[in-house]
Amino acid sequence: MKLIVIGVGQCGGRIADEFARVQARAMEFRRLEIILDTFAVNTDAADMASIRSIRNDYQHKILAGAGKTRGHGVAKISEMGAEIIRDDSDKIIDAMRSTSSFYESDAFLVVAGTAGGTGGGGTPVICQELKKRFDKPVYSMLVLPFEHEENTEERTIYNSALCLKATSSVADAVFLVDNQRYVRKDYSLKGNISGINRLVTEPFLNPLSAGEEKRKGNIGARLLDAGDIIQTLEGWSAISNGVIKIPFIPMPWDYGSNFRKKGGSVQRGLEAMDQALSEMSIDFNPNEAYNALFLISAPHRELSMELVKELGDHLRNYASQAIIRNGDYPRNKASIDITVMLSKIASVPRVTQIYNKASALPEVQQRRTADKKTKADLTEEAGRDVPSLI
Ligand SMILES: Nc1nc2c(ncn2[C@@H]2O[C@H](COP(=O)(O)OP(=O)(O)OP(=O)(O)O)[C@@H](O)[C@H]2O)c(=O)[nH]1
Ligand SMILES: [Mg+2]
Repeated sequence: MKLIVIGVGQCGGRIADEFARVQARAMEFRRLEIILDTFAVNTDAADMASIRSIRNDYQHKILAGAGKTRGHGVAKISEMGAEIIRDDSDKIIDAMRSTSSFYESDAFLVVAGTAGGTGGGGTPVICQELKKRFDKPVYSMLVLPFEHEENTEERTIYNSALCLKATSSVADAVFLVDNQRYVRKDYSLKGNISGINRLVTEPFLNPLSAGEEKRKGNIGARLLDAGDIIQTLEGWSAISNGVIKIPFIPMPWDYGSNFRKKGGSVQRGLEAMDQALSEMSIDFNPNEAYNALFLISAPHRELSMELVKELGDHLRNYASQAIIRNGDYPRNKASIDITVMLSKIASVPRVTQIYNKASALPEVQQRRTADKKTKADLTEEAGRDVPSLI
């Protein structure tokens, strides 16, 4: 499957940059084109300076609203982000369209942090414009804020709610990434944003590659292609992978009867799938996921009908309601890598929480303004007897 990736705002731009590196690896080690082109769109010129792998020209690093913001961003005002991107949408799409591979893709992926003004406001607009102009699926990857940002930055929840609601109403599917979840799992990721970006882009490598392979030895018995992925993706979605090394020194159960030999690879496959399931990019109730897909990437000798069946059963136990698709991708590496996508997820508690908090905001803000006013009045009252200079 071939994607065009568009990052909006700083977070989106950095993740799109990481996707450009995923493509570089696909080319270097597999001679495959899976991400045909990557773009960064921003209202802030400085935000784009740290982008290293996206091509350094105005058609790939696209500055929007320069006349309005003079390249200094929209300071978290997502209504302004949306307006600027809408006003400049012809310019943005024309810049992308002028690159050679724009038309060859199977789908678009628009990435951003929901809390940002440019990314949060601009992403739904770009998704809508792409949907309007091209007959291809438009997917989005939205990064939800760290918990501490909710307390320090008033706009965090409000921008996130607006972005989630608008993007989900226009995009075909939305991959959710909860920044806080990564910190909870591995504290070393606190402040290590590029570590999170690597973790969220990595799972795309194998599912995008599997259907593009030309080498006979790398083509699966059940090939996973763009059609399977497009059929799976709908609504709120999550993706993850798990990797288990295959021992160079065989374990005792790798000897003996064929059944026992396969037992070792089934065990490793289940372990890799458990790892993937426990490291999903967002928390949700798996019984509310209605589409699922898994891809086994492993050496030929590890792949068997039994492994596919056991993994299918395992995923069925996890996501009891889901239609499950699967594929295998023979790879000459000493590891078994299971990618899992869950989609059409009906209930995501973190999104509900953001919507609820945002709905309560006008009330909280009114109370805060009233509080501020009373406090200001009290101070004034205390200074009543101090003589005035002017
Ligand atoms: N995972 C991840 N999150 C990021 C990254 N950069 C920023 N964020 C998160 O994205 C949100 C802020 O969005 P930004 O992308 O900085 O904002 P922007 O879209 O540039 O918008 P403005 O600066 O307001 O114009 C916060 O919740 C950050 O925690 C990143 O590289 N990776
Ligand atoms: Mg910014």
